[in-house]
Amino acid sequence: MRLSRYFMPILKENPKEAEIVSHRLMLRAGMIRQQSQGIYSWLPLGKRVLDKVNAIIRDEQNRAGAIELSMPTLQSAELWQESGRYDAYGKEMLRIKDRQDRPMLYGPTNEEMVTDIFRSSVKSYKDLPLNLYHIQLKFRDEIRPRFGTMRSREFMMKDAYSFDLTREGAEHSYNKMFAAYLRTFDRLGLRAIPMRADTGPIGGKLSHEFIILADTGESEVFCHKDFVDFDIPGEHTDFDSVEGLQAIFNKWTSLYAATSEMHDQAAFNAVPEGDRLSARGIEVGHIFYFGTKYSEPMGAKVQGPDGKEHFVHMGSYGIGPTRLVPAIIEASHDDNGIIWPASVAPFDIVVINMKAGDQACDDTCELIYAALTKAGKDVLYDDTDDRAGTKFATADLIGVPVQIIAGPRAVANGEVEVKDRKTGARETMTIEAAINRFVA
Ligand code: 5CA
Repeated sequence: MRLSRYFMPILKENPKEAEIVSHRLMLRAGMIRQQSQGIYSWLPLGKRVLDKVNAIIRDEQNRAGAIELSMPTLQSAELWQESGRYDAYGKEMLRIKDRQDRPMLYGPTNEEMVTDIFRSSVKSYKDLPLNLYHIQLKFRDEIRPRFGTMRSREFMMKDAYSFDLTREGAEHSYNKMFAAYLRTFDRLGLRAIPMRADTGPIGGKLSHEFIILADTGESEVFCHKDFVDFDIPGEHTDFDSVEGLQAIFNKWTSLYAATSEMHDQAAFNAVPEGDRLSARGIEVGHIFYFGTKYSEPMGAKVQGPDGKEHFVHMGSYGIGPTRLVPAIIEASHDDNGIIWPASVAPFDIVVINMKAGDQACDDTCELIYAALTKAGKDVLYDDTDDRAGTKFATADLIGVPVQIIAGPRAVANGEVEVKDRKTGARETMTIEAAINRFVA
């Protein structure tokens, strides 16, 4: 991508409305724009990061056996009357009427709709277990939308829904998502700790929130500090192994970890004082097992091996991609801007032409840009005629992991500089060496 033809509206000044660093940096880097309170456009740079986050989420959902579909944002009130949540949900639900005066709503979550899809076609235990997910916009008329897309009114959610014949089966489905979440957040460069959590309007008894420790987090959390170094389940985790997944769950729930709603001070006091971590955190995922809470009132049942009909046991599993992007920034930035983990960086490499219009600089940059693009890298080429200082500041601000800098003096020697955004380390090398470093 040539920066001269891209759309990346950088802000020079710090926006006054932004209270936390991720919000400030997302606005300054031209990633998002607020359209009305708590409702955001994702501009091209932000959209790239969001897409990469979603690709990792999707990959791990698929690995764990979940199947992707797509459900609409607008739902009919009738479905929610069946479960009893239409009245229970309160003011967070945006209620609307269509031209025939039929009550509709912008979905805050999809338990009812997915249960309706399930009951319309699944009739036998032989079709279980089943886990259906989508990545879709939601709307919750939050009383205090704030911190940019961290807590917005319209936001994106990956929501998965599992169906099993028995409670034991549902626990295995829960453990699959539990392990998939540990892997997902790790691939996003985050350390998320599962904590016992309150179930709120989704309901049920078993629930974990996945929390990232950050000073700007909205939740107060308490946990054993050893979680910070626990091993993440590997790529070859067998998601069909009931014992294997139970062992992962048992290990990751063996030490104290709870959000303030579930906090038990006496139990926390039993943790040796030096091992206690009481901190603030950001909830990036939340998983629930709620048994037959929706399947019973909505009549979602299958025939079991005993020939009788059974209401299915369900769970739901949410991740917030539009919250994850600022959460990653909270965890990874410096005074100059964002430092993206390579897995979600909007571009892999930025090529900085320090003197656009200078033949040797232009030729060198074009050569590098073409070679790296051909090798499958996402490359941003800063071919604008801005001052070098402005270009460096922009590259640092948008956090691309590698900068290849071509200035007239180095280029005259057949050389460029390669800078690592995270460490700041700079290395001078031949043009060929710079290309070869990133072409596997
Ligand atoms: N149906 C269940 C799971 S599919 C559910 O709705 N769970 S939730 O309410 O906990 O939301 C799931 C995830 O969505 C949260 O962990 C959070 O990451 C994200 N999320 C929730 N509300 C917001 C919001 N207002 N802004 C941004 N992300 C949000």
